Amino acid sequence: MGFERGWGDTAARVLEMMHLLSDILQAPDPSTLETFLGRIPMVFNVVILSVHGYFGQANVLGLPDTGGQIVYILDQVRALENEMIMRIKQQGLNITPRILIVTRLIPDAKGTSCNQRLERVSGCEYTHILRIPFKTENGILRKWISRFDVWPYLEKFAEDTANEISAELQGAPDLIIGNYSDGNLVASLLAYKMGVTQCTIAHALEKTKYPDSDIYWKKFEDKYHFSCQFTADLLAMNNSDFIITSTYQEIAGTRNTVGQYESHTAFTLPGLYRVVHGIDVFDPKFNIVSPGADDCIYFPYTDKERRLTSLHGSIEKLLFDPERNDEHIGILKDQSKPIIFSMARLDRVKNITGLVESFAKNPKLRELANLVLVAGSIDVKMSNDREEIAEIEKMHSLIEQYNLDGQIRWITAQTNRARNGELYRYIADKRGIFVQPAFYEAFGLTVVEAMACGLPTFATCHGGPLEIIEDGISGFHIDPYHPDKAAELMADFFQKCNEDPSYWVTISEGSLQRIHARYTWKIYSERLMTLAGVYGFWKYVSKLERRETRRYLEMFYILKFRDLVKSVPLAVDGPQ
Ligand code: UDP
Ligand code: LCN
Repeated sequence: MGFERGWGDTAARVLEMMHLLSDILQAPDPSTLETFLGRIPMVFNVVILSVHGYFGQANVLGLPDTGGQIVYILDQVRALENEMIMRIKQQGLNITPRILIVTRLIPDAKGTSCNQRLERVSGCEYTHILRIPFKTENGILRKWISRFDVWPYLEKFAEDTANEISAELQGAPDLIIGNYSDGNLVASLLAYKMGVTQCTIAHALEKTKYPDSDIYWKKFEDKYHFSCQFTADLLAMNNSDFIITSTYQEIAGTRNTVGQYESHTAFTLPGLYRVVHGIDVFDPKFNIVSPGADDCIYFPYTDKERRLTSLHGSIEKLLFDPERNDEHIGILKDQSKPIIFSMARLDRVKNITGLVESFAKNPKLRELANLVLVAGSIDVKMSNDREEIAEIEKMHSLIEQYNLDGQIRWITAQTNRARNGELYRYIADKRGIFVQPAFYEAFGLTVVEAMACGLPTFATCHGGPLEIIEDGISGFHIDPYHPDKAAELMADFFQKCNEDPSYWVTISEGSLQRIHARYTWKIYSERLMTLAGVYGFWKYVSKLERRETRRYLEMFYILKFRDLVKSVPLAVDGPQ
């Protein structure tokens, strides 16, 4: 009938689209406009940036610095690819979508696939990981470096990325999504250069994670280079067309706490610069789109048909095998007790050592339950991460000081996700709990994973878990700064469950309901695709208005950021 393709795959769909358009022309309202723009096919090629490694599909979790961001992106692309295919088909088009996850290529890949240029993402048909090395005048950097040290490499990395993605996609992408400070900076450079819609995902803004890191930035500088990071964050959040966060508090905080983005509204780096209007947390570019947990892996312990019982032998070995080996230390003398379980990278902020200490100091809790930790390495020689090494030493000294052997099992990082899923459920079978004791947790995927398995969860009240869990209904909040109270709360819970076993079930059911209602990848991908349409359109119509901001950001980048980057030493590869 003379229309372009893309109005729908059936007459009914085309009619619906025509009605939406006619409503917009007659009486435009935001929700109709959002539905209409969400349906117009505009996004076929997506580039997702997650720069610092290790980014791989196997054997990477638990390596230094490598955690939830990888899990998040791998789950995100699977959900996104399905949603894109469905939307393209529903609009009556026959176009193959492409998603490229761009990350750093690490030649010394430590047994991972991080030295391969292109890798297809399993469970996807049209999604690949594209790896591009860090280069300087001295050639390619071969070794892994911490996310705090990547700044001198990023501009060149962005240039190389622009060439590689243009070749790979035969043109520019329709949407660029940045992840974490480094990925968001590269996304800004690319989106600016290519004129593409940019989406920002922080995962964690380090400023709120490290108290007073703005005022005392000089003290942190050698180790963390926060001057570069906070400047990069300001550039990215202002350049971005839209920002998605996992929780509300990530944007604007709570009555008693400052939000991660909110802390960038006004702050001072003494001797460097003062920010008077860093970001407006009520800008409509902010959206809450929470991630989920892969429901093929993290499903309820009650789902008997799907349970991976064949893994129980190896799980029991992991938890109870008395034989000493490199994978664990500590023996659980009384195996009938329920388990207090925690799993995280062994960063200082994760406060695993704090959990050990509070358990150690509470005789009632030690009587009622055993403690099982999956975290990092148990041998300092196996780590090259400065924070992890300090935490490993602290763990050993706590176990000795409080004579914990017999009640604690410390297991090295576990990379088998299917078995990790079954481990949460195995611990639920035994009426245990999951604990997330971090001083600050931006979101907390382990919290969602444990809850999705029906394991009652006690998680920090600082950060995302405050919002994920409704205290006393779908789990409990604990305050890592009041460890004695947290231990008491856990002890009371076990006591109460001993007196009335249905209490455990009530909390477990509360967790499952909460996840189902709020934290799924299906809800996530529907929302993200709709937002991509809305903000893509908005970018197009507001081009002129944003010109001044862009000029300011350009100046800030050239005059400030480039100078700061020069203070970060380049890494040196050791002998091969
Ligand atoms: N994880 C894992 N093995 C480990 C430690 C963590 O598989 O030894 C996974 C965990 O299941 C979760 C992710 O790594 O999916 C950690 O994400 P979270 O958001 O909890 O923390 P992050 O590491 O991003 O700070
Ligand atoms: C980074 C973090 O520190 C976690 O809190 C998040 O859950 C993870 O990224 C995924 O967004």
